[in-house]
Amino acid sequence: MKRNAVLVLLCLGVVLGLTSCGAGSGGPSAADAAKLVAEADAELLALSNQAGQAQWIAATYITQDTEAISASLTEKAIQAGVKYAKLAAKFDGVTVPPDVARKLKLLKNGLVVAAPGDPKLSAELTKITSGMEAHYGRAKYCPTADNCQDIGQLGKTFAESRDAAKLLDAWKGWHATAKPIRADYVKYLSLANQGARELGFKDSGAMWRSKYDMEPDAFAKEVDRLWEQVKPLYVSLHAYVRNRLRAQYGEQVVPADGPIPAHLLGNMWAQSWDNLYPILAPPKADPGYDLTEILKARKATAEQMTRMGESMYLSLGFSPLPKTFWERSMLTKPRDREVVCHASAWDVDNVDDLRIKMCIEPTGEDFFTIHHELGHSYYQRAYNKQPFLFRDSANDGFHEAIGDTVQLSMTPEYLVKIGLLKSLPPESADVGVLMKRALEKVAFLPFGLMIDQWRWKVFSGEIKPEQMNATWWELRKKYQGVAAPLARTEEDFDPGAKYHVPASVPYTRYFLAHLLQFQFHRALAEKAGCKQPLYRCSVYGNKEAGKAFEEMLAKGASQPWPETLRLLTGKSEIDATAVVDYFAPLKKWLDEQNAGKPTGW
Ligand code: X8Z
Ligand code: ZN
Repeated sequence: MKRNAVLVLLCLGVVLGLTSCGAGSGGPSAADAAKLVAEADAELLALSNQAGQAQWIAATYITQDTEAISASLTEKAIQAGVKYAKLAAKFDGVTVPPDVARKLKLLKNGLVVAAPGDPKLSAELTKITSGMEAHYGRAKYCPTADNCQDIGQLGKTFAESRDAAKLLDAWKGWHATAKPIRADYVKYLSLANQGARELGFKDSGAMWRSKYDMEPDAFAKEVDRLWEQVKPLYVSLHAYVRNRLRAQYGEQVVPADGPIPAHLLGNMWAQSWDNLYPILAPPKADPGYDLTEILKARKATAEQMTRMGESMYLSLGFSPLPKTFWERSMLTKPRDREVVCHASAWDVDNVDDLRIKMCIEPTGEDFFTIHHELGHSYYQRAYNKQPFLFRDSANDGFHEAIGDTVQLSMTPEYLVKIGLLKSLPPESADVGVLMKRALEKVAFLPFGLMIDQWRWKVFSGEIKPEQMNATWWELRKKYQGVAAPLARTEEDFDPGAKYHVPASVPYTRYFLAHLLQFQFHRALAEKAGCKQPLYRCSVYGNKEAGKAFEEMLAKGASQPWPETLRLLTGKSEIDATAVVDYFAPLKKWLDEQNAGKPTGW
């Protein structure tokens, strides 16, 4: 095997003009392609596992050393990815079997960060990316020298406090922590773009958009189309929330018809607003329970909450998590070292070394996030029998949508079934239940969209480095209808205060996921024979729905995502009507409340 693989590489050297393969070897053949993808599969798996181990340690024990080791092993994996992307491109136009063609395609556009060929620049790029993530992990706002707050503590302030001055202070303090990485980010942009261009992409943004089984420009249009479908729902929610916040904070603070100040929405980034539910609840339709209070009253531990999450998946017919998951995961924030608390799910050996890294607190929000993370874990496991190159989601939106789909089954009825809630709220509370969900999921939609609208333009150069902060706020206004609560300048780097920017994680995936999850939920509810309105359907305990779900997950990245989508839903297009239909009763209610008042900004 290995010998053959080496031969392939030597022969491909001809194509690359690097070496000679002897007379009469001709152009690259289908057999060469098959050998190349086999070689790539094995080598990239080994390098991914090594990088995964180093990254795990770097994220759960931030030190200069772990950061350096992680950067170095990540660089090795990226360089091999770049090497194979270049080799794969040599087969453009060669007729090969479909699975080989798919693998060549994934090799060509699979990288998120492409390193430039120049070893010095490649090392610099990975050093910067590891450094920015570690900076984010370590960041703290210290109002006084002996009171330093991390994002977990600041997040709690946003969840609980309704004191505008306190919120403003927390907002300002956290956003200031990103200023020092602004220069690094600019350097990162140019190095990452150089790497992407060496692979034939216009820039890194075009490389990110190339991963959706369609032309990058067509994908951008598709995203715009989907946003137009859901925008009216968002605008109704926004107008209602703005009115209620005006009543809460006063007319001086919240305008009647302009954007909402970003520090008042219950979340550091104003991305989800469900923490505001207590002050936004429809007066006559409140279901009257608060998951955070219930979990706190029970003194639920991080492990117990995770096991409850696992039970949900078990009820659908998924297998128990491996013993090592419980031994190796980081479920709580360690007291004695710096870690990256931002929740994530890992598959360190790309087979069954599944782990979650999260700083769990007993809150409803974290309980939901656990289910999100476990969605990743069960996806990772479902596709682990595929060749390594196919061990990924159909597209990145799918990966983010699985756990969220399960969240949609966490209805009041489900909470009663698992004993977290004593009795079922009356049907008259449906609007309240929907409101809570909309504050989480509908509020998120424009945020999920705008981050990469900004990054795509920053990568393409349409946004210049000296306009990075101002354009960030232009887009936040355009899509979300929120505004910075304080004057901003180009000294600031507010995008850097959101994890996925310094960590270089593409974000459109979450926008897609927030549409796909409603489509998946609709399909699963149908399979489970649920005849109620979709928001009351839970597939908890339904093995048939679970089986259909797992079958889709098991496909991994082996085929274009529209085919995988069709497998579960019967449709091969992302369809925003699922989310619009789900929230239709709430939309009606919101529009009644908004009657005669301004909407939009
Ligand atoms: O980053 C996440 C997950 C890990 S993939 C916790 N999410 C986005 C965010 O927090 O910004 C989930 C929803 C959006
Ligand atoms: Zn996720």
